[in-house]
Amino acid sequence: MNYRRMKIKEFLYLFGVDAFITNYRPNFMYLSGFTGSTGVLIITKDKDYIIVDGRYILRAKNEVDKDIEIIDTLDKSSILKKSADLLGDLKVRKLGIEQNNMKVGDFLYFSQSFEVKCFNYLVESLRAEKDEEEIKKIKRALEISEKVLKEAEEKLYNGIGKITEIELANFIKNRIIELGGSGVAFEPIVAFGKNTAFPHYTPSNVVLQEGDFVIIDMGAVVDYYHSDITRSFCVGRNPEFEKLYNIVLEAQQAAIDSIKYGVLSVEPYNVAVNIFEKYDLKERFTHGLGHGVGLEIHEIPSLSSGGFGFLKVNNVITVEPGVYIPELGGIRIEDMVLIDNKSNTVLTKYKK
Ligand SMILES: [Mn+2]
Repeated sequence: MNYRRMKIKEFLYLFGVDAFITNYRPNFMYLSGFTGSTGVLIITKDKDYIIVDGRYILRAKNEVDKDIEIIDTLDKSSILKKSADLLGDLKVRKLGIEQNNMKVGDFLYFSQSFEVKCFNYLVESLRAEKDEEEIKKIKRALEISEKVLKEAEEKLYNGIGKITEIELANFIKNRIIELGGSGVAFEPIVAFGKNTAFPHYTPSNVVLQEGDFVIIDMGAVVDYYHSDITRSFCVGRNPEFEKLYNIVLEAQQAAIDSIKYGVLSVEPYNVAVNIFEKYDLKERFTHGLGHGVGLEIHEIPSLSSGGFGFLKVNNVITVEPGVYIPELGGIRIEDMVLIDNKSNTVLTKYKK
């Protein structure tokens, strides 16, 4: 029996629910092995089922755990009906759905025929605690990211007056694929000069200038697992850069030092805020401290003011404090951290 689905079945017993349904790709992938874009996974106390359309029947046969019955439909549009029919045949009365994932239309459809019990972040809370294989994939994705970032950094020093943000972003995307990544974890953020003051910037045709602040935030995907790294650079001399850089680094180190299992996920965020407060920069730290990373680039736990719950062993999270000063620039430093049964290991090796 698949351990992950066993956990879901326990929740079915605990909440008196007959079946759990997910059509959210990262979650059915995690629970069944099926990597196709569309599918419906149904978990009951006994048997489990996956409903896929004609495009994916062979793929499902290759990938899906052998104890899951594959049910096919000819076309995508009949997947929901086929799922509801199956649930009816199985005499399901109470159906567990994913409040945080299911589309309103799907919800309305299922709630016509079944009593619905909403679960919130149920599969995500399992996904937050990575196993050995998952950690290996994340490490491989991070290794590729770090190699590409190194090359991108070198291009900066030869690119003054020449290279644009978009050119560097495209270079990053291409190199990730060339080095064995299956894709980018997200569109790379490459910002030069004052543009670094926008935390989530979109690259433009701006050309790199001597003395510019630079932010590169990027990640690769390997076997569906993501990585995430940010470094800030300065090409040439800029005394303001060094001063701010060291403050962000201090905030990051203090936050990392506070990370261990059993700590509230908001705690490392508060530690970073306190450091920025010391330098009167609290208002300039305008985003969360970090997030879980895995089958998605942003997962729970959220290390932010809105984060809930506790940090746990085998969480893989980012720690990415930043300060942003309009008309001057911004600095962000982001590492990936694995929580272990003592404290944590910083997975990112890139120099800071
Ligand atoms: Mn990040």
